[in-house]
Amino acid sequence: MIRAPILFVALAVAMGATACGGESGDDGATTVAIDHTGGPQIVIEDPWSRSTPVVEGGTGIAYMTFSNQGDTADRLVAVKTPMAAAVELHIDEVDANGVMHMRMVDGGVIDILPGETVRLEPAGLHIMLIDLVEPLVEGTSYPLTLKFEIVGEVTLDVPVAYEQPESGSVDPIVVPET
Ligand SMILES: [Cu+2]
Repeated sequence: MIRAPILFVALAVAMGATACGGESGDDGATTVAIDHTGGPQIVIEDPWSRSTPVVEGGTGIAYMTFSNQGDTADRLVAVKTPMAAAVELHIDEVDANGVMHMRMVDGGVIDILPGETVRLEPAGLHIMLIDLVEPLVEGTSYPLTLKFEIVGEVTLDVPVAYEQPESGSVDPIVVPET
């Protein structure tokens, strides 16, 4: 709820700039009819992919962290990139024999509840890039478009590295922006 006053100010300025919408009361204060509190706000941090062998049609994996600083749940429903023919949301799980398997997440979506942080990391949740158009080369980056049910689409630049980059080496992305 801390961001509510900031949103209010931003809105008032925007409406003033278009010279409409805002209504001045007797005390001169601008009132805004729209309530922008209550939605989700997704913060995306530390995206990266491990570099892949130079083979045709291989697979790649993208990791990152999502947190929801808003008041409402949202969910990651789809991912796409020009780098791969298909993208799936996967989770690694250890079976009764101690063998690691990966499978698609239940429902094909990743829920991000208010106040919750969801980490996509090795041996856990991940974004699977299937049938790569070209290998993921260390030191490069590629565009990845995430589609959330409520806050919509956002495209980020995913760095490719051999080891997981230090946290915070990429600026966080906030959707919607405040
Ligand atoms: Cu996978």
